Amino acid sequence: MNKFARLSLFAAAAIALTACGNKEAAPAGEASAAAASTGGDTVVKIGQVSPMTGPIAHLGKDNEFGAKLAIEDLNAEGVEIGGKKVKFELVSEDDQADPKIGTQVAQRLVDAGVVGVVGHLNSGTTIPASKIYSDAGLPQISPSATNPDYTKQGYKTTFRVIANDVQQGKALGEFAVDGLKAKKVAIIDDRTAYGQGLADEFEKAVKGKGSSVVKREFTTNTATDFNAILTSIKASQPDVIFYGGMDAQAGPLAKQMQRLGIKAKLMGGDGWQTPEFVKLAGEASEGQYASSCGVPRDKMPGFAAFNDKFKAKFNTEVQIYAPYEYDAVRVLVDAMKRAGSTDPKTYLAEVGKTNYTGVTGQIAFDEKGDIKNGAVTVYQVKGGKWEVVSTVGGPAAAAAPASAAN
Ligand code: ABU
Repeated sequence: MNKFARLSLFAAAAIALTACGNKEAAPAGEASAAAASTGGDTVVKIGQVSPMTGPIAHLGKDNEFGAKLAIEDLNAEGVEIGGKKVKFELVSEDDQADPKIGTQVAQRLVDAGVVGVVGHLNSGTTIPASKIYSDAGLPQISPSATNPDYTKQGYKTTFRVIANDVQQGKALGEFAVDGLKAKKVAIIDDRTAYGQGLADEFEKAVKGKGSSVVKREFTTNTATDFNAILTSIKASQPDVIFYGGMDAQAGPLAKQMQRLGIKAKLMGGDGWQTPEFVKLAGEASEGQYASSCGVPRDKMPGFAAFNDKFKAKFNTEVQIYAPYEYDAVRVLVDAMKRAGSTDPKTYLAEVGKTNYTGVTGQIAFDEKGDIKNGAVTVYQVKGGKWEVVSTVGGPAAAAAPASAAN
């Protein structure tokens, strides 16, 4: 066989292979054309990023499980976009909660041809990675990053499906002063974008209410020994100690407070309002307070069914963000359906126009990409379980007349 005949045979085989069965979606910008040109289901890749190794791997896996469930449900339902059958594929990356690795894996997802990204988990990784997705024109929905700066950068591609830390810090600060009658508070943060940012908002709210911050200390998101910080805080006799950080540190922190005989209540945000905190802190978790950036689970329209499926499939309990991650995937696909295209250039505009009822509730975005009517719920550990204390904001508050909302 001469060179020309061999080349013709190779070209014919390549055409035959691409004409049958599933076809990988083309990179961003060519996705619609790819879908239109093939007879089989088009494979559309969605990226998910979270820390799946390291101290908060349990939270990263929780996010990944939420995305897996959404992809599985969508494929079982059978989705058509622009008249073509689509099969979704999840491309999962581990950012180790490290901002540098976060940008590396973000680029890897862009190169892999994903048409949208759900993640990252941490604000510290979500914010730097968002430039990479923005440059590539890829919609990014974080199910968990709460630092307000994420959506303040002017990118058209950044969205989040939970309330942010301006709302969360204010709700927690006001609860400390009005609810717990705290006159003196001490604050510790883990120096991450999330921990420090939330602690700053909490401090603002506490001072705004006339109470004082008697100590401000910091640690890291890998620390396990807080004895020196706590000993210095103990001397200032605060009513409340606020910790801005994640459950991997809040658990041992609560234990060490108990060992040092500190009677102040421990308070914090969504980073440690988890079953893992209760497990790590043991009996020292009892009576402590933390918030989530959403409505309570019994007020979420789809949580009960989601929870049953999640437990049956993964044989573990939901930590915190899995239902938000599930919704984030479905919001991307809902926008693709309305646009009739999996091409991010075409469907990005539809993400901003979302009006979707998910597992966690009603999802619509403001002009920056923040969820409208975000709620913050404060919980307390009672009998080894998180119990709802109060909720601020949310759809009910938005619907209530001004007089009733106060
Ligand atoms: N929202 C708490 C955990 C994730 C983050 O914002 O860093």
